[in-house]
Amino acid sequence: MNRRLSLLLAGPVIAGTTLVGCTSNSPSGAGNGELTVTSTATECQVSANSAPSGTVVFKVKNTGNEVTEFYLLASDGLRIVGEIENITPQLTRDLVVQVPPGKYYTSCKPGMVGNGVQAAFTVTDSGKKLEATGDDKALITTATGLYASYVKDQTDKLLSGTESFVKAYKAGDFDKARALYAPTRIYWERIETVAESFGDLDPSMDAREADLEPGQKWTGWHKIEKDLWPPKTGYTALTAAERNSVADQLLKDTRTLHSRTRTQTYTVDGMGNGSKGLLDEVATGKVTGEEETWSHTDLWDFQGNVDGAKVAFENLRPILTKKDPALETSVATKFTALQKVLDKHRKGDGFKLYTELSKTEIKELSDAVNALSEPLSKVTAAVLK
Ligand SMILES: [Cu+2]
Repeated sequence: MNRRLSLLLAGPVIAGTTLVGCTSNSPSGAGNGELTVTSTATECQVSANSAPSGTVVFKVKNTGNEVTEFYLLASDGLRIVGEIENITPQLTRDLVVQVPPGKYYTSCKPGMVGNGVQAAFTVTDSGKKLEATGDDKALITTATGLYASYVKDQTDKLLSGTESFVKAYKAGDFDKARALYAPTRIYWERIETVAESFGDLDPSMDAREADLEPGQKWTGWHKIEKDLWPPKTGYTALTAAERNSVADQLLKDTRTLHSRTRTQTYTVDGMGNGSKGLLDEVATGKVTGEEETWSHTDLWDFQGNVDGAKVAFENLRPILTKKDPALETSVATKFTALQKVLDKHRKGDGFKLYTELSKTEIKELSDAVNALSEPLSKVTAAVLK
């Protein structure tokens, strides 16, 4: 789970009235589809509150003194159209998205806390077709089709894995449940950005205790994780009724995710940004050992996020080869290098526990993630060229 999201969603659902004064009153909008966003300690200054449909670039600069992030949300205020995380102070990062005409929200999250600073954003009809033509069109259709199949397959495996996991846990077979925990979650982690794009499911299925908002009910994987790997003191095991309730909810949410992915379609920019998003998940949660506080099975999640990022990249690769072969080579090389570092920590069918890693090993993993992050962040813009 991504902490920012749980915070984003925990607050009141963004209504049209939540217009925090952060959008400039630029009368004309961004004619060329390029906007600047200045995320200060308290504000989210977007250079225009509208842009023409097509490729829109938000150049997000963090002038505050804490890490920030930027979201473009759909009109329901829940679905994420595009996001960019982990923007450290003084850094500028680009979010490139292809957007059809409609109503949206922009949102910055200085310090990654609270509900963020939101404003309405309009995409006007430029008359431009968003769909590519000719050769590109065939490549795009293949790429997005392959990715849809991948997500469906992973969700199938997640659902059957979760069924077995929930069954063991409800029956009180904790050894079996512990054994199934990390290998099942890897399917979730591979498609985590897709699950997050649905908005409501991720907080319910994957919230971490440390990131709960006041009043937020804790459900999902990590609640069960804590019950399976309880702290030595100060923890009361869940009752059978409580176990049943949290397990049933997790299974129900997984079924909802499964059914939504049956018909879900993808775009190349969504895949490019999703690939980068999965790597950001590694950087902010897994390499820090924050995701699996009790089981310490973070490296399974790490591998899952990397797998998902890699598949999206591989599916986009024929397009990238055509548009930016140097970038294609750079990303591929860095994926290989990262996998090599991760492979050092394999143990049995899985991985070492996070607590078994030395500081030097963690640093090495983190450096490999950062090295990949840089070229990977350019993939979306390159495939949309
Ligand atoms: Cu997570």
